[in-house]
Amino acid sequence: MIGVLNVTPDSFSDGGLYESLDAAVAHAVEMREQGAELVDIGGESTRPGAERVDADTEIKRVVPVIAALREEGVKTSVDTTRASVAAAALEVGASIVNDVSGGLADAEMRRVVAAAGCPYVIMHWRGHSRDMQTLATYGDVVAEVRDELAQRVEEALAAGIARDRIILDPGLGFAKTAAHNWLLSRHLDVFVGMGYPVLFGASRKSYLGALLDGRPANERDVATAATSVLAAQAGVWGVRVHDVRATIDALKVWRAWTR
Ligand code: PMM
Repeated sequence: MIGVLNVTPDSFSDGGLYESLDAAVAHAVEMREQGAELVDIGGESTRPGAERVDADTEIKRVVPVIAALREEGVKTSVDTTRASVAAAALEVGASIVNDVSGGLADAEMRRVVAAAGCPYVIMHWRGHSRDMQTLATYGDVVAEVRDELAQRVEEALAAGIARDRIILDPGLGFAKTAAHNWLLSRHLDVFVGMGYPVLFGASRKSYLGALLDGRPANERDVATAATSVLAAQAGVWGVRVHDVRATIDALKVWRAWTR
């Protein structure tokens, strides 16, 4: 269970909420207390259409939070596509690199991760946020996402990243329409079957808002918790969510039900 903490002014659901260091740290500690095993810290919004920020800005946003959370004993991952940001985050105590580009955005990234020997989340991605939805064209979305992830895995292994450090993520909403997201969700077994832990990130995404007749992002947590249960049932390793408590409750029900 991974809690989401975006230290950005413009992320789609929690943008602007945790810009001060104290607010960010307090929210991460709260998520840990609610049951998050890891808090994923992002300093660049990846919502569709978002403009990029420079690496220095990203580092200035995430590094103080990760450093402070190390002091609090909260395990963190860094959500970045940049090698320089990943290196700075690992330096101050991040445990995992969550690269939504799966290594495609920055040629240095795989080298940084290989040298650190840390777990590496490879998400399916086709391009940066500004125009990624124009890349949402597939014949067979499940097969293409699987094959593109397999290609990213080969590249990671070739760069010296150990097989047992790799985590895969189908990347819901990244160059995907709502229909693509539902198909990928229904066929999570295909990704689990690739032999790596799978991370699933549906939390508050716009396709859930569309399902709920346009409900805003902060009112999609019950729907998100439902996806967490279904993803757990499908065998995923982890879910990445904003409302940790809702998913923890839902997973408690699932565990009691299936035990
Ligand atoms: N989604 C967002 C950001 N980072 N990382 C992974 N591994 N998987 C995701 O689905 C994912 C991600 C979308 O933005 P958010 O931080 O506002 O949820």
